[in-house]
Amino acid sequence: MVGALMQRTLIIFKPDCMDQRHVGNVIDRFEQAGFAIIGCKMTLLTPALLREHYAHVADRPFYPHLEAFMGARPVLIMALRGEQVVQRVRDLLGPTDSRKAAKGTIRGDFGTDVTVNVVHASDSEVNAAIELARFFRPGELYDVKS
Ligand code: 3AN
Repeated sequence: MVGALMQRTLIIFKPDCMDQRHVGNVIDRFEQAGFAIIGCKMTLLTPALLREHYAHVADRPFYPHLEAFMGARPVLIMALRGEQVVQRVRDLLGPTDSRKAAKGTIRGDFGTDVTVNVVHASDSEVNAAIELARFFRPGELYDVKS
């Protein structure tokens, strides 16, 4: 499409999403929205990696709880590509606090609270590029055209 803003974004299926087996449902919502999976891996997030990923909140009182939660089990990490995918995925998720998320959003349907909130997604195109580089080597992303 002429003028379409194609972007990439970084998704983490958080431990609650993995444990409760909502991964397939969440991927289905992303695919129904027209986004393409261009990278995927499973990994156990180390304290060092989490401290880097959450550097903007690492000095907040809730950080130890967040680190313990995110490192509790291996998680799936995914790269998505699509038109305006950064903001459109954030819209599909709903707000950070699942208790404030509308029904029909991913967090509104499956989330518990502000920490246990199903999925992480990059919040800007700049941060998406940083986060994709944090979790994927260039050769691990496959920029399909569809
Ligand atoms: P988001 O991931 O929705 O962009 P951020 O970047 O404000 O949200 O916060 C990073 C993560 O820190 C959130 N995903 C959430 O898990 C956790 N978090 C943010 N604010 C709080 C809070 N007040 N109490 C507990 N955890 C929080």
